[in-house]
Amino acid sequence: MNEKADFIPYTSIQLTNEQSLTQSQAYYEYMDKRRSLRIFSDKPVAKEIIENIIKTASTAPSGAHKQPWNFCAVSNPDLKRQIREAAEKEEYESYHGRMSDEWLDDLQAFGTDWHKPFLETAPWLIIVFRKIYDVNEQGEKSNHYYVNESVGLASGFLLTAIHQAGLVALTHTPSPMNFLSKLLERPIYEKPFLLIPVGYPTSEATVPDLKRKPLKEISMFFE
Ligand code: IYR
Repeated sequence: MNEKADFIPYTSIQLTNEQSLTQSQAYYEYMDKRRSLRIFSDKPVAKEIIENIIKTASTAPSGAHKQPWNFCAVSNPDLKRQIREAAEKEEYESYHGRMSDEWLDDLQAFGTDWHKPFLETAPWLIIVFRKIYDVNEQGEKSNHYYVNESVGLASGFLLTAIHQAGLVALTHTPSPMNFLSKLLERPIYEKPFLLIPVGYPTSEATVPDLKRKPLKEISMFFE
């Protein structure tokens, strides 16, 4: 039986209504500048920055506070090359038969194809694994709950931390992703969730001119 946690006072961040309004507006404008990038510079990023970003991701809430995630950060050039080769192999198959015509049509706007040079150019690849259960040092299994929700939340926190550090990322999902389990020697209870190159854009990097849905299309208020 686990014991009840000690409860400690919560020290909230005290803001006036006015500060709250100003800060929420400023944060929205800041986050609205985040974009997925596919063209990366090879400019290095210090390991300490990646460590801080991962620590921020791990502040996300999770089912029964199990923190069912593992973030593998790869800067090793040889490993990045192997990941690129394996990803491109899968992506080639996806673009040549596995993806439906509608799907390929939906991707036209982004100009994507099976080539993934950013997997070698970006200084870091962060591979997010979801842990469907855990095994302690004695080999005892423990359950995890709401794993997809928890790891999705942590990945969102990761992306905001990357943006806040002045870096860019791509939420890449080569499919299937089991080659990542093999290359990173992960146990069977860890499943690849996202492959996220992180770094700086090149000075000539462009992004598609996309519009976000307005508030009235993405929300409903019941007052
Ligand atoms: N995984 C492929 C295809 C792809 C799928 C979706 I949905 C995207 O939003 C973008 C790409 C690729 O990375 O090219």
